Amino acid sequence: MAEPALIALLGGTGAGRSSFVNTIAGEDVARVGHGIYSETLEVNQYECKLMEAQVVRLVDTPGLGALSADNPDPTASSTSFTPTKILRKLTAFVHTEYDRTRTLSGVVYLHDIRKPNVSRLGPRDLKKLKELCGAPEGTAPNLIIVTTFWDLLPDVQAGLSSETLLTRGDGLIKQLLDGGARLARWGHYDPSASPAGPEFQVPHKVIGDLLSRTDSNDGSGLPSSFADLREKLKQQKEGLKTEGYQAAGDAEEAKKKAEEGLRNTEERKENTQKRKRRAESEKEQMEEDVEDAEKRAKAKRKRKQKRAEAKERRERAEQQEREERREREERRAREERQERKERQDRLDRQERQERRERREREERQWQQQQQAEEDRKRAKSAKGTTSTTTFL
Ligand SMILES: Nc1nc2c(ncn2[C@@H]2O[C@H](COP(=O)(O)OP(=O)(O)OP(=O)(O)O)[C@@H](O)[C@H]2O)c(=O)[nH]1
Ligand SMILES: [Mg+2]
Repeated sequence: MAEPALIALLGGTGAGRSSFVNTIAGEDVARVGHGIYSETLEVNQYECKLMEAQVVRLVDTPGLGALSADNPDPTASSTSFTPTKILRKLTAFVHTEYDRTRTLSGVVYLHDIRKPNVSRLGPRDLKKLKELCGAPEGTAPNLIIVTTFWDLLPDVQAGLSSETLLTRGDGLIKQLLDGGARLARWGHYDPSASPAGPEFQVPHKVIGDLLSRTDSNDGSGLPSSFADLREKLKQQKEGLKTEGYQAAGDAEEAKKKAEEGLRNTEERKENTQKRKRRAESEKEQMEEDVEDAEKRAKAKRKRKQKRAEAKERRERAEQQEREERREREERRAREERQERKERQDRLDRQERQERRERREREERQWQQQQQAEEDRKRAKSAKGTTSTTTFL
């Protein structure tokens, strides 16, 4: 016989995962929370019968961001359940309870409609979730988001406004919807008061819907209304009661109980071993995550170093350019000074030359004047001598 389908329930603290399981099981198999602290702190699976004798295993998980009552410090992120921690726990559970090839048939993400949705999955968490769901590359995991606590809202309209905010915001819900998830609504309604509309789905229908995406089950035969669900659960309980009475009358009861005790002891032993294996698998995953983180940190350091080197090269080049520019400017200034000096020297020489020439010209003129004067005097005296001779 084929193994029952495996469906994981994820969501924030107190979103209603355990109640969801109990509703499908028809009895309180999972402990539900009553305070602000998370009731579910470990991954547990519950085998439940869907209506048409179909069996599913629901895997209940601790709440995202959950803190235990023993460790109530909301600032201590190491003690709260981040999406990475939840997925690590879930993966360890599936790997040890089954094997590494086992995948989930689907995931139900529950969210209290009255709360904002702030957490997001990082790329690695998203990858892990897809792997866990066996979603091939490029496809979305089989996922339904169920918003809960609609029954505690003043009216449906208030829920619709919150739903709009959640589906348009940038939290996990928007992220999952973008990845192909579908939306459903749920609340602990009195059967007669459940709002109409296909979005309001009882848990059986939600699971049937998920399964219809993974196998030939089209979800028919599943109760679509609370009244239908209550009737079928009643029938189921009646059947179990009758069986119980018959068994009580059996003379083999005592023997069976002894055998059961033995089985329980063995089961407990097996459970302890399973827990140990799970813890080892979680440790293994954590080591892989640490190794990955170290690789990423190393790559980041390398990138940072490269950037620093490039910056240093750039600064050196700029410094060199500045120095070259300064040298060029100094040389130009020197050359200009030199040119000015040479021009000045030339002007000085020219001026001196002109002065000398002027002086020489003036000297020559003066000599010529002197000469002319002398000539005049000589001519005068020669003329005087001649007239004296004539007189005598
Ligand atoms: N009125 C109402 N109560 C709900 C609904 N869903 C859950 N509850 C109640 O909310 C409380 C917490 O529900 P749980 O099912 O324990 O929630 P959980 O997600 O398993 O929470 P933890 O495991 O503690 O993180 C319980 O008292 C539930 O009865 C809902 O849709 N409407
Ligand atoms: Mg719970």
